[in-house]
Amino acid sequence: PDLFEAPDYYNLDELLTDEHKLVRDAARSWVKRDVSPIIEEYAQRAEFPNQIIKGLAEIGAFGPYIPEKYGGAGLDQISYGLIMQEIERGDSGVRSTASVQSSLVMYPIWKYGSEEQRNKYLPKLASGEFMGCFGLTEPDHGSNPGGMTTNFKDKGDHYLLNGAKLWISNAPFADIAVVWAKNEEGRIHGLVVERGMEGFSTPETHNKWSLRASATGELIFDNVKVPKENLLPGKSGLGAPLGCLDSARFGIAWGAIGAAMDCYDTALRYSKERIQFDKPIGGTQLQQKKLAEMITEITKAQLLAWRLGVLREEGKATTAQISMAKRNNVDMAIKIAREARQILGGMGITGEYSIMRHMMNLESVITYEGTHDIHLLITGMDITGIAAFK
Ligand code: TGC
Ligand code: FAD
Repeated sequence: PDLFEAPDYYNLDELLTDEHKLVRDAARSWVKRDVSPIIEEYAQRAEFPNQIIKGLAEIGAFGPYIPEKYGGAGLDQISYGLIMQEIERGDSGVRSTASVQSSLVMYPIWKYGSEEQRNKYLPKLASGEFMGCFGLTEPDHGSNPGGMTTNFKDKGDHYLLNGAKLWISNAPFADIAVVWAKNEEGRIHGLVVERGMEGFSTPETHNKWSLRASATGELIFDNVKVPKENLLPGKSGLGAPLGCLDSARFGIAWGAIGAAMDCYDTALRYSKERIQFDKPIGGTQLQQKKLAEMITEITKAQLLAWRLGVLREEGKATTAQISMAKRNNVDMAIKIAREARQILGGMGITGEYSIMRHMMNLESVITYEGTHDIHLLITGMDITGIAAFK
């Protein structure tokens, strides 16, 4: 890992500001020092490394673009993307923790919360004192969250929340959960549910072969009394959680490039060192084809992400544009992980190298935040005007 240098085949650094490079390099050094050396062990043990929370906060990974007055890093969208890229170079599960905290917990509180809610939660989430999770998916409603059955009733001085969420990143240790539920009229609202509220539990989901260093769990609400001031007042309807997904998917489009870079870099170095038939395997046409295609795809993904970053910073990126980048870049990364694994031969299946871990992690990344299929259907809807998923 010490030798890692991000491939930059098209001199894309020239498109970045000094601040972008500073932010990226700080994240990169931290990942090299504090994540890469320990992450394999935690993944093997299926445990989230709690000790990295402080470091994640210090590199600005919790709320990179949230204003400084709320404790955020006050950076732009490309900086956010670059931080996600560097974290995912280490591990997609660690990036998941940062994505959820920033885009799925801090973002809705910042965008849809009251000033009191912002002041109460955002600084603690930015510093890592509070960790959050985001409950949208349910056992019977994954790709179709609009069908959710989790609901709350107005009981005068509080709301009574019932239902269950499944596949929730950070749930087992989260202090707060941003939960999406329907009111008596069937309208979706966001509620902040706090650990310790009676009837609220977060059992962990075990036996994952993917994102093993990220804790995943359920959220169960059994007549939970939620104070009325915990409802996010600024926006309701499915568009509210979908707006958060826009931000998280943007970060994932960048993050996946990090995983791909790490696989490419590892495979390239191995191919130059591994001798078979008296010459480096990197000198064979078959392995060069794999490596040349990898760098081509990484470069295309970098350009897509950079342009999306500019559009998002200008407030012009559409949901469909974000879908295209999330879908393309995660698919690019998973294909590179599979090819890179083969370049390492038998060594590729061991935890001595990061590739197999990336490959397994990316199986979740290609499914969460909208599956590969759903993003294709979003593009299809955008260009034809006809929703094929309905
Ligand atoms: P549809 O009828 O298209 O839209 C419903 C309402 O929402 C509005 N809207 C948006 N508003 C803001 N931002 C967006 N991006 C929006 N997209 C749509 C829309 O205008 C409409 O408003 P209104 O006022 O007319 O009601 O909704 P649909 O039910 O047909 O669904 C569309 C579909 C399938 C694309 C959507 O449901 C979808 O994206 N499904 C995928 C679900 C998903 O991505 N789940 C992710 C869960 S979170 C997660 O995975 C975290 S992993 C995190 C980690 O560890 O990193
Ligand atoms: P389904 O929706 O049942 O889909 C199954 C298959 O059917 C997929 O291949 C899908 O593409 C396909 N399909 C579905 N609908 C259509 C259609 N109309 N046309 C064609 N094909 C279709 N959710 C959260 O809310 N918060 C989290 O923090 C979170 N973290 C996660 C962490 C992990 C590790 C994982 C695996 C998931 C996480 N999720 C989270 C849930 C994730 O968003 C869902 O898994 C995802 O949206 C897909 O839902 P599903 O698993 O129910 O699959």
